[in-house]
Amino acid sequence: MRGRWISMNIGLLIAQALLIIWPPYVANATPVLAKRVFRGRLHPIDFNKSLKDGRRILGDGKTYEGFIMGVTLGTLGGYLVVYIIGSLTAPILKYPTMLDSFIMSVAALLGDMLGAFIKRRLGLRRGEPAPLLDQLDFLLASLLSLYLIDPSLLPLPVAVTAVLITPPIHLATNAGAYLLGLKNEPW
Ligand code: CTP
Ligand code: MG
Ligand code: K
Repeated sequence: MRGRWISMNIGLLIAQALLIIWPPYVANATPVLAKRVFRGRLHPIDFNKSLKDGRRILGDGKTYEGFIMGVTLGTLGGYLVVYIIGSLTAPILKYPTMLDSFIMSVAALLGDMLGAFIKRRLGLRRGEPAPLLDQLDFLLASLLSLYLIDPSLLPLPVAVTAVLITPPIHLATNAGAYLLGLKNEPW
């Protein structure tokens, strides 16, 4: 089993990694749409509260509406694509179930909140870049959640590939969201 994974060629490894992390990618990329959908009626998860350091717990970039949007689209939209591609490529590639997709989506957004919490403690304002933290917080949290519920979907080479391909993909999608006017910063 182990040997089979390690001998997979790099293309298959990337395809396998993408198939597994697609739901949390969608969950992480879609909360930005909440701004459009809810038109300014957004509720910050931290209820506008600050800590003793005078900085917001999480900041205005983490809202309930964005969270719900990300979990819903990550679970359904993420899973739909995974299911279609996964069933076409089975049994070569493995793919997450809808429950896996839901859990990874929730974990992705919790990881994103942890990232924001750390950024605020470091004194970074909402939207200020924190290289690697911005790109990996959601991913590491969702990989951990998948590892806890179904480690057979996450052999080490797939996990490592997922981590390596995420920063460039994340930067490209954020630049795209910026060009579409959805984000204020291109990162
Ligand atoms: N978003 C949201 N709710 C979430 C996560 C994201 O509403 N739980 C929306 C916010 O409008 C946020 C945008 O998605 O500004 C982009 O997300 P992200 O880049 O993670 O947030 P930042 O604005 O960069 O804030 P931070 O510095 O806290 O990461
Ligand atoms: Mg950001
Ligand atoms: K983030």
